[in-house]
Amino acid sequence: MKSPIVRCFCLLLFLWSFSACAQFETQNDGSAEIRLNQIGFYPEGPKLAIVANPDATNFRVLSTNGTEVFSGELSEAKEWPHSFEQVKQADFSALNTPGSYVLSVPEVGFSYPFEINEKVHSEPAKASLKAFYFQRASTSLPEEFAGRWARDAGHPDTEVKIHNSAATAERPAGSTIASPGGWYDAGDYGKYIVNSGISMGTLFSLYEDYPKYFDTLDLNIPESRNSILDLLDESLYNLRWMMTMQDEDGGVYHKLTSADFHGAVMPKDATFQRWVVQKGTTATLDFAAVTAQASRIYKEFEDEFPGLSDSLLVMSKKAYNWAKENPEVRYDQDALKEPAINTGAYGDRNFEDEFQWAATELFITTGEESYYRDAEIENSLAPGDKFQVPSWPTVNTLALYSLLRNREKYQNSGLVDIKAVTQQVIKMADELVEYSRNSAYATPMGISERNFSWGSNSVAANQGILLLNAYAVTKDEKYLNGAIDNLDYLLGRNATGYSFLTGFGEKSTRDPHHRPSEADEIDDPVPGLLAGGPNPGQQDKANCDEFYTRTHQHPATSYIDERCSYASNEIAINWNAPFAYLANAIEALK
Ligand code: 9MR
Repeated sequence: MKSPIVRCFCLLLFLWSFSACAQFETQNDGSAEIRLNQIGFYPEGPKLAIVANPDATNFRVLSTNGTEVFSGELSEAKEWPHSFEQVKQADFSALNTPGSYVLSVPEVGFSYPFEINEKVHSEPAKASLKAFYFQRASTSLPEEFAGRWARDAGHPDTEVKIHNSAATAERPAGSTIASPGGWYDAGDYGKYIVNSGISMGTLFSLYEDYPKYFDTLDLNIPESRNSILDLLDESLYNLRWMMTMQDEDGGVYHKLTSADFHGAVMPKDATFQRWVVQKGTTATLDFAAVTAQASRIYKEFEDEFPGLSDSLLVMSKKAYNWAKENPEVRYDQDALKEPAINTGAYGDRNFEDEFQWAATELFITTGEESYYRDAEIENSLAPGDKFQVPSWPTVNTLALYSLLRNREKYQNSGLVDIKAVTQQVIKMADELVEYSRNSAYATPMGISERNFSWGSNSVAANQGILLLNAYAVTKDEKYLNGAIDNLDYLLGRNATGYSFLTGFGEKSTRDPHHRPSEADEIDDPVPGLLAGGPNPGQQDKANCDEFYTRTHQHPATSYIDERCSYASNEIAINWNAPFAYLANAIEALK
């Protein structure tokens, strides 16, 4: 479907040049060889498009009335090893007049339309947070809040069975607990503590880093009219569910799930028995970290939620103590029988990073130094270097972010070596910026071939968060611009040419592996969801063999916008959360 702006462009361009318009038409609303952020750019900020045609030499930017407002030469061609393409860059950063535009490259075609504007990402940023509302379990989504995507309630989760792997004398196998609410993890209907951990930590950090920005952010959710910020209301919906997942001894169930994945039906029709399964160290420590951070956040809202903050802290300490007594309980899905559990495993063998994150959050919330000593952060800093861009199984860098956020408090504490923590984050950020400077796509994404794995788009988003943390402490624009480069990557400046956020961009993800979007009989997918992105693992090949063609064979092009593609086109809360951080933080800063 053509947008009005594309029609308008075409009409004007028709008058201006018949052949140009014919080309515009045949290019199907945007040359596949021109890749740019399809939403747009800030007036004072970098503006880059990639032209995947080494024969092209120059480019022009046209406004809606067809007039040329900018022209320039393309850069030298460079190869991007992840897509095996020779590409050139079109840099139009100097164009800073707000408006609607299209980029034109002779012999190649026209780009998708884009805007130059203050607040240019405000709508996708907001939608990526609203997406969590659409993931709510155990509740209906009325039209007032969900629009076209209104749906009935499913998964009441009031009678969830204790799996034998989680049985205790007090809660024997087959007995039931109530564990309602929370967010569906992804395109499936499971609710998984480990993945909730990093997702909640990321959203809470977004709030703690940019609290003022949320004063006016209205997500139009059922709680929007209460006195709590919408981001904190939405997060509380999942937090309250997490709180039900702690056993009386402090340990936390790894997940709440059916034994097998349900087919593509709406929540109300997905009626398999639900179970809570084995307690484990990773889940328990992620829970401890999130509840510790939440405790200090909701402390500010004691009047609205009396006792909540204290309860969270009690639960956090209890979880942490359980983990200290059970420091290496690995979630072993293969060992689970009667029933066997076949849904997403989120298994993790290394617990040190979760210990560091939980201990640090408990230290920051309570001020008790023993937690910080437990965390042994300094022992892991460069040159030993045990920190990475965060992902669901690797979370200790989240502890560095929380320390940096509180750096003034710890500067002269004699306990935290805040200088070394800062240097660690800057070192990691410098590596990203350095790679990006020489990269054909001018983005940190791709610094390692391993960036292209299951959920690769969350790697791009988490790299962006790391850069924003470096920006927060240095105020050096190169870090902010690097973060914007990765936002550009996610919204279209990538080797697939897709904007990976549903509902945003002329060529954006339309058929995500997401059960409600598949079963709801509404053409458009639920908006604001980030697709997993290119994944050369193609673990879904047997499912979607007919769709993977020669053009999907490189790491950065291994993406198909098909429902069958759970390995490249699913959505997940731990991918949406860093996108939401990146887009909203950039909006807050701009
Ligand atoms: O994001 C997870 C990825 O890192 C793993 O490689 C993959 C296979 O175990 O699982 C991904 O998570 C999925 C989870 O297991 C089940 N719900 C959907 C998640 C996103 O695809």
